[in-house]
Amino acid sequence: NVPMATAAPKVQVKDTYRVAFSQNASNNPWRLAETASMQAEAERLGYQLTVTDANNEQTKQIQDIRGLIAQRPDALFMAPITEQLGNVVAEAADAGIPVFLLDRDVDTSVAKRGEDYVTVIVSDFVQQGRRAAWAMAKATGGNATIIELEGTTGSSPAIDRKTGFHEAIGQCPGMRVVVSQSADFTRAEGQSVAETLLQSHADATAVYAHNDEMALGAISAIRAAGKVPGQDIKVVSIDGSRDALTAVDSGELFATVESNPRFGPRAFQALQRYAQEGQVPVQQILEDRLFDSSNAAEFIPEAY
Ligand code: GYE
Repeated sequence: NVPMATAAPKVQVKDTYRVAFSQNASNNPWRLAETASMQAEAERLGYQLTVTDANNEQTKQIQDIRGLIAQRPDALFMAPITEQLGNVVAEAADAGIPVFLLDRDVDTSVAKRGEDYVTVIVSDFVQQGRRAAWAMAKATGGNATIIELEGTTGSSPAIDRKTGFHEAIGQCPGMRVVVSQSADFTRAEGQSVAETLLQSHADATAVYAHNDEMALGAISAIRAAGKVPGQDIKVVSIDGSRDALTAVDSGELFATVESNPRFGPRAFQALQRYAQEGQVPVQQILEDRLFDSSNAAEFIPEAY
């Protein structure tokens, strides 16, 4: 049972709102889909939305958020780069601005849920990591020498997707992670880090990537190393982007656990509900699907 947020700054009931969204980057299709979802829903509702892009730089995101606080929006939506942005979340609350966290969380010992921020809307990243491990067990028959490509260091999805995966493979004696390195959730780094790690760990038989973009980079690196992705090396990731579903359909990617970027409707519903009822649950967990060879093709048309 999730407690209710009651102590955060309130939102008045109004016909229209002036809101802001601090996006952390625009360097992958997932981010673009999330921003587009926020913009589409704001437009549908007739709300005025300002979006900033932190370019995946923490100092830039802190500046962006301070700039948005100064504009005194009715609500501030934020996708924090790392968990360390709790202080600036608290700054917004101190300025009387209700904060809604989207897609990533912050350190709750610095910023209190339901007080410094109204709510956090996220996937269950630990569970995503476990599900990726189960898919990997299925792909490899439970025998795998795994390279792990981690997401942005200090981000809540990178932390939790690692935890869940390691917890699950801890129960599979034939599966072990031989090396883990961050590739910052990007395709280019996924490719270059995988190139290096495939050389230093020539016995690797699998890649677990914390998101699709890094997996797609790894698939290019596997090919460049003269190996066949999906056969010599099994790859599993998380998100469910169009390119990843296409790679699942062609057999290069074994599976991708969904992490849905379309936050717009839920974000604005949370705002409206909070305005009307004065409280909402302090956390909302999204339901994620699993995309594998059985269903990937079917979801390509609606993917981002
Ligand atoms: O998996 C990744 C993005 O925070 C859940 O961040 C999000 C993750 C998503 O850059 O592709």
